[in-house]
Amino acid sequence: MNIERIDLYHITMRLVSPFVTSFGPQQQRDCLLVAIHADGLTGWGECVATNDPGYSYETVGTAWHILSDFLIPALAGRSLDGPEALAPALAFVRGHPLAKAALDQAVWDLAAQREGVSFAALLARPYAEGPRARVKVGVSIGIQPSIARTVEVIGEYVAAGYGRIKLKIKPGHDVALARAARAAFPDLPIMLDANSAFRLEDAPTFQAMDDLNLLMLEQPLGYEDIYDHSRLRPLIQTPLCLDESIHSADHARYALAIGACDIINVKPSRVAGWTEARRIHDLCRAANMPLWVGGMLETGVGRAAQLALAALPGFTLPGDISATDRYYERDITAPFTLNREDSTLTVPDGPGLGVAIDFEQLAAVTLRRETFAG
Ligand code: OSB
Ligand code: MG
Repeated sequence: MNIERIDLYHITMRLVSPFVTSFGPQQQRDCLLVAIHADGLTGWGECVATNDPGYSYETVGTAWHILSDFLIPALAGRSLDGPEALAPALAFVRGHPLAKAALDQAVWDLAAQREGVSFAALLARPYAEGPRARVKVGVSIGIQPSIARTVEVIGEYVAAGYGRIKLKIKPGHDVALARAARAAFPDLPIMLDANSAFRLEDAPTFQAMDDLNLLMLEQPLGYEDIYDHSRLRPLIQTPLCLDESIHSADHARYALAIGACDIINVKPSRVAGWTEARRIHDLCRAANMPLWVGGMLETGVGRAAQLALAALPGFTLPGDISATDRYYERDITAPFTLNREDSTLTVPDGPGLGVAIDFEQLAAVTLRRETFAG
């Protein structure tokens, strides 16, 4: 593909309700979008870096800098053989996976459009199964003002059709919360996400939840740790899942080698894109390690690409890929809605991402836009 021009957008969207995690509340979601123009087509990608360096060291500001000063100049005006050629072309920049992943998503979108197939079909091409038409999804519930309110919110999402619930926890907001949720919903698949807020010494907190039949405990320890998770794992009954710690297929390999987890949450953005995410898929599938696709409150642009990944055969657990109306009143694409009968989202089957940009809404939420030609 001959990359003629790349547009970079900074957009800001108000969340329907604040999303609170162990690193604080978020009411406004800013992100970047890239539009890569090549051979008469346009591929779109979403950079999920947030305003604050909480989940990752990357922010909207660092991503704008790295994209506009380094990554985009390396691509604009160049030709690229295909999605797999992108990472080598960007390897001169260390780290910054969220910035790189936006370009990776757009290049996959372009490659799929060029072939007239869906992103999911192109990504699933190596596998006999082909992509799933629908993928199982759950919902990630931020920290609420009280346990009673959390139980109410769970009830609202269950009534809306969600078949798996994830609760954010932090020290002091853990065992009692999980116990109340389990008591109110004895058979519901419930999991917890600590976003690295605990230490190995907190093992007794997790042991106190051993009897709750939780689906999994996500990223309790350090955001770069793999080793201490391998020490925590044999001490608890709840399956252990890694999110923040897995930045690459190599990290997944280390985690498998030392038994650091039972499950991996694959966020394509966190691992610099879909090519690397698929490597993790292949590695974990061969090792029988279950996977699911994580979320970062994506717009419909990012959501479509998450669905393409979740359609691969190794993604056997429900992902954090909720219907978009739970985040935004009006998205920049047509909304994704929940199939209530089986707690799934339908994987787009049109060419590329398979979503149309609502340019009127995009203009309304754009704070800054720049175009880079080769
Ligand atoms: O840890 O999975 C996480 C959102 C922002 C940052 C980190 C995480 C999350 C979520 C939300 O849990 C998932 C979603 O609904 O997109
Ligand atoms: Mg997480």
